[in-house]
Amino acid sequence: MTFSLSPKHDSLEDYLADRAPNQPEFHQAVVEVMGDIKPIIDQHAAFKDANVFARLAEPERMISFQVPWQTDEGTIEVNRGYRVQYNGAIGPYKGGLRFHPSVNPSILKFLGFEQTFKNALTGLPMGGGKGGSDFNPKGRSEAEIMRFCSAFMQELHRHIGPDIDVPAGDINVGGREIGYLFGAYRRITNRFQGVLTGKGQSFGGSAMRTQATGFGVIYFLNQMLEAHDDGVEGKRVIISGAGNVATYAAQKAVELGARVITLSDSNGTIHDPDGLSQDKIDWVRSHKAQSGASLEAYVDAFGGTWHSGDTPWGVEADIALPCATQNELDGSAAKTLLKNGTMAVVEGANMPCTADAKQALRSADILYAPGKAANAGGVAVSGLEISQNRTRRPETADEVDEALHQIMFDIHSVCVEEGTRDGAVDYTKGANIAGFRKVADAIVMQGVG
Ligand code: NDP
Ligand code: 2IT
Repeated sequence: MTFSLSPKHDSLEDYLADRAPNQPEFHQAVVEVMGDIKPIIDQHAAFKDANVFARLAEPERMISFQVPWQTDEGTIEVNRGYRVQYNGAIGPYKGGLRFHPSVNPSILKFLGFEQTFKNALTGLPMGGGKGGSDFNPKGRSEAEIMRFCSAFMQELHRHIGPDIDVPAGDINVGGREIGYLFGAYRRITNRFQGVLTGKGQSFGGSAMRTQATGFGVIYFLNQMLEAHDDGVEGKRVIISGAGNVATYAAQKAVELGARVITLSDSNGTIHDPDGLSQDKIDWVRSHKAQSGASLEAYVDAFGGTWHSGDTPWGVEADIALPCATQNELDGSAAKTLLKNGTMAVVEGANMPCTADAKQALRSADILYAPGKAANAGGVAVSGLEISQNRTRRPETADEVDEALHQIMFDIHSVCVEEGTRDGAVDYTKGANIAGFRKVADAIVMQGVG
């Protein structure tokens, strides 16, 4: 039997192995989404005729470049930089930059693919993109990070622009790096324009971009719980990661009365049964801002226990929020969560669940939200930053927070609308279908050259 969307291939896996060999993360993301959208493609001749499937199963453009930069000792290092302009049907490419030694074409293509659907869900006119470098900032000085950002922009500036592609941050790229990247862009081009988001507020940044992803995760979680006449107050929450998404999700959850009992980093997990407080979260942020600092020092500062090399998923809780990285929660961790009676799993990170874990969580009788819906608050506020840069009229934090609430509410509603089956909501299906419909319609309407 041949795979109906490609007569030359027996299955989607064969198709991807042929078109994108050795890219497991990319295959994982495409296979998941295709499972939900294939019936929609089958029902719409226009989607089939326009070969929408093949056009979404690879990026429109993928740029790879050399980044030579100078260390403090004066030696020259060479890293690889990338920008994946995944799909621009509904707006300029938009998505973060990641600096991490694991960065490769498979990871950036999966992130660009996911971003395309996520951005469509925000309701704002943004296509999907992603980029970054295999540069490892751990152990590097501030001056080295600045020189690396500058060297990276020496090439990236040719490919971006407010109407072309607007990058932002992701793992290891926060406000500091966006500042250096923006400065380099301005020096190279002599243009002050909204070409990056996540900027400092004094040069066009949105009042709430730093908080937006983590806060948005909790607003989404709240919507899911409210649909069951419940809320986050009093719930025990386990969170992975100790970066931007994790700490702002923790902050909002604590503010709403939840007890957050774990955070983690690439070294291990802290378990603090008393729960995090604003002071403890502030300490984590300033501690992790030091290059290469391990979370282990938390235990000396505040007590609790340190679990070297472990993830948080073995700690009993009501709610689990994976907020670190892809494939950080596997099938056996998903089983443990279900055995421990976890009622909700909400993804702050992009594709944090392996395919096995995802399958287990989707088929269980719990609330489970995919990253492309739950973590869309970050890119949504990036979209508001783009508008603010166009009009040159800053919005207040309250205005942005209100807009973020509304966007997360709307994403939740559309997931419910498209994902309800036998009275239960499959948020993954809802998000995949709603994001796909919007992008696919735009692809069809724009024809081909
Ligand atoms: P940060 O760099 O601020 O934090 C990342 C955290 O995850 C750190 O605690 C880091 O630990 C940990 N981590 C990173 N890689 C690994 C790994 N391979 N194994 C274990 N832990 C790891 O990144 P963000 O908080 O911005 O991003 C976290 C996730 O959220 C990513 O999946 C990102 O794509 C996603 N996301 C981010 C958005 C944003 O606005 N920033 C928006 C939407 C999604 P350590 O410090 O030890 O390296
Ligand atoms: O994964 C993501 O949505 C991001 N890293 C944020 C992208 C953005 O352009 O704000």
